[in-house]
Amino acid sequence: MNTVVQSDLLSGHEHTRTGLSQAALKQAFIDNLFYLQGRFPEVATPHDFYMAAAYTLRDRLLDRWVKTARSYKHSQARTVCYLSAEFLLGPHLVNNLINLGIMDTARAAGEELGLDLDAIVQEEEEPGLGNGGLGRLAACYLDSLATLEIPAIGYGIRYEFGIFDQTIENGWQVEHTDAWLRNGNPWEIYRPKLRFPVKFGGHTQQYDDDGHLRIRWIPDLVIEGRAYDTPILGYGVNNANLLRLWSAHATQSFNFQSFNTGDYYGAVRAKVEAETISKILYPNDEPEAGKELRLKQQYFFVSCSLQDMLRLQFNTTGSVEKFHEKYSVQLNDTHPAVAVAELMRLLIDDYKMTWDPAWEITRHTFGYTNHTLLPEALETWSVELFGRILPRPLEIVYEINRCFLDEVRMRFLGDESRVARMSIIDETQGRRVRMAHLATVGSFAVNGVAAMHSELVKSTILKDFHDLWPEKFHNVTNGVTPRRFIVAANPRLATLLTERLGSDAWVRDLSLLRSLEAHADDTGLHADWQAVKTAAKEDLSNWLGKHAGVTPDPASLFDVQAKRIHEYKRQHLNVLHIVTLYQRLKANPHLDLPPRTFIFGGKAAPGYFMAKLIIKLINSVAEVINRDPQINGTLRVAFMPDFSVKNGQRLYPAADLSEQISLAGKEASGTGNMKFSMNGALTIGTLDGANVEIREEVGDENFFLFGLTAEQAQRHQAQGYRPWEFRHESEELRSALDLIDSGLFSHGDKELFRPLTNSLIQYDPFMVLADYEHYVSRQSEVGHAWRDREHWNRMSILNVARMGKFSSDRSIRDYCEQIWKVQPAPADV
Ligand code: GPW
Repeated sequence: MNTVVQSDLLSGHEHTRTGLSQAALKQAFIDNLFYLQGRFPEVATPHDFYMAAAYTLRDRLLDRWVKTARSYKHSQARTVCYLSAEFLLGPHLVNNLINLGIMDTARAAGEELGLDLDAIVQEEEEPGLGNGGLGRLAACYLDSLATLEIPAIGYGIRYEFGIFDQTIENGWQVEHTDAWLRNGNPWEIYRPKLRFPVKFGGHTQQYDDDGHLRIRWIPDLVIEGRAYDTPILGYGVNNANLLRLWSAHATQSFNFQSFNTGDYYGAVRAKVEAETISKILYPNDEPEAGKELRLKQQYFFVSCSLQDMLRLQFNTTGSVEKFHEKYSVQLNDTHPAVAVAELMRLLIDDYKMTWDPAWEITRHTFGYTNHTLLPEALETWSVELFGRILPRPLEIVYEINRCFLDEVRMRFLGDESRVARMSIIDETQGRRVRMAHLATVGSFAVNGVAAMHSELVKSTILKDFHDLWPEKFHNVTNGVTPRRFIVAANPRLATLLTERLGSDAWVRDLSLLRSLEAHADDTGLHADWQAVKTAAKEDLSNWLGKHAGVTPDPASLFDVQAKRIHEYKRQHLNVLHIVTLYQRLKANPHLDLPPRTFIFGGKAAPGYFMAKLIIKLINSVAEVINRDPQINGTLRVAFMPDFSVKNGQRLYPAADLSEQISLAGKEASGTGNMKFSMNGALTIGTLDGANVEIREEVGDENFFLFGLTAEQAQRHQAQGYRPWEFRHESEELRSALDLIDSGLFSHGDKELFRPLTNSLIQYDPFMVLADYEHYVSRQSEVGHAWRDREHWNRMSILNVARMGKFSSDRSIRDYCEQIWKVQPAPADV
């Protein structure tokens, strides 16, 4: 008997004891269907079955969670709190089945009832509480924290409406509200006792507190945060951690006041205003500055979270003096950076501490992760707005800044220009609070998200801070969880890997995939490998046929770019390549090109005109090329609508080629690059973000590199970049741009895409034209490589074999060792 089967039998025995046996699951499922949904199997809808399955799993998660909480309490473990405005979790059911290790048992239980588990899994509407990379990273990190048995809490906002649903109408993106809570959320538990007041507006006044001069904040609005908890289970362990999301409500007292004065309408208005705070996720990948509601959201969830931690610390130890020994609080970009001021405020105003000890605690509590260098994405708030909404935190920001700038003056005598550059308050363009400076000053550690990005953080946006505190700066390269992005997304690949490696231990230790290297030339493996890939391509093709109106040939090369639509990510460079191939084929119908399907997926921020125009361009080019009989299927273009975690799971396994083509120096890390590569896609990419490290790991010969380096791009820009010269010099580039301007793709409308082509020719901020030629020539090499399928499969196998580094388990270990200094605390059963 092989070890896999043996371990299955062993865990089956275990399952009888913990209510996870097939019989127990089946009975629990029927009970839940009856008692919670009020349904018999005969009349139940697919959604009823999903809800019953979800409740069946939730009960089992709760059991682990209670035991975990008890273990953490006993071990007095240090706890990581991950503060993030976004958590892009993806569907829970499939992940919990995997992490509980009961996929096969549940499937068998379902079969006994005549139910198809996969169909039930598909019923789940995912919680889209994030925009893209940053939110999904937070979700991967929660999975890894639980899997590594690290005591951790994720803190965020329970948005009533998450990221919009996208449809494509007439080639344009159309946004639809995401009413994900419409049918209830079986994974969350409302905690009616956990509620905290959060103040807004008003003014401050001094008062005498038994001889101590203190400040009182008299707000003109108090909102209540209410906690909703979702258990987050580790893989193959007993630990279950907690994601605590805050929902905003009007306070009782506020309503009573209005009622007492007979202002019924006023009371209702106040309630609506309060609840607006957690109503909707801002749909921008990189933040849109200056929105009052956004600042309120940030302060709201940060204040609730810190009050929650302080309460726990005070209740268990009778004081908050050792807060920083108990908690390590990570700021996921600057969205929660107001936490630095808020912790000071709570310690001083509520816990009556004096400034210096409060600052000692604060600056030993926070770590700050930077996720972007793009100047337009660095958050600042006008002092006017900040002070109007948060008058007391602003006073504290000023005081933090005053002390900090004294320190700078002491270190760099007479260097007032440095003082101005480093100040938390930017005085150069109206007075603005620089959140990255606040986060850096208030944290003991600052990190970037890929090696190259972390270097650029030190040498560019935070250079002055690196001069002052070099030891504060770290790198933690991003990672993604193999549970979601291999086991759940690509079960066929997972089964093949387990078979080949003789065990499923790779799911917890991705570096074990390295042993596949020895089989890279094994023809048996090649056949299985290609069969797995083809099956995934067939699935995707069928799905696209139903949802995108294109049914690509699974034998063609699937060339995929899936990510938020953004000029710096350069989806339009990809389009220029497609148009170029189209022109080559039109000019020479006998040109021998391997059939390729170009697949795009991604949402554009609703207010980002150029990104929406890029979506329209992709769909317009698709419409013409897909229908051109002369092309005869050699080229196909498909736009996958509504790219999400769920749809990503359909895409990653089916990709042959992964497009990671941002201008070097612009993509902090990227994580899609890792998800594709883990599923056997080869990468065509620039030396940007984590691409650099992916290429290092898989080997230059297994990666299609092109484009300017960050340094070259920087130098070009400094010397005055003239994109029109590239247009002049390249015949093919000129004719591709001209073809778009000719109206061929827009039913004769020559103006439609002009904003895009003009911007490229005149400004081209992301140097699309400079990189075009090298990109197109590398793409030809991709085409050649694809013809030698054996060699291609070998490269694909080596990509997967060498992905160990990009498991989020490795990232979390790095955070634990370098930054958080926390140890595992296994939960007892
Ligand atoms: F602007 N990222 C994101 F830095 O998805 F805050 N949303 C954001 O708001 C920001 C960054 C912010 C992404 C980065 O663009 C991507 O390169 C990175 O892989 C990802 O965050 C996770 O680190």
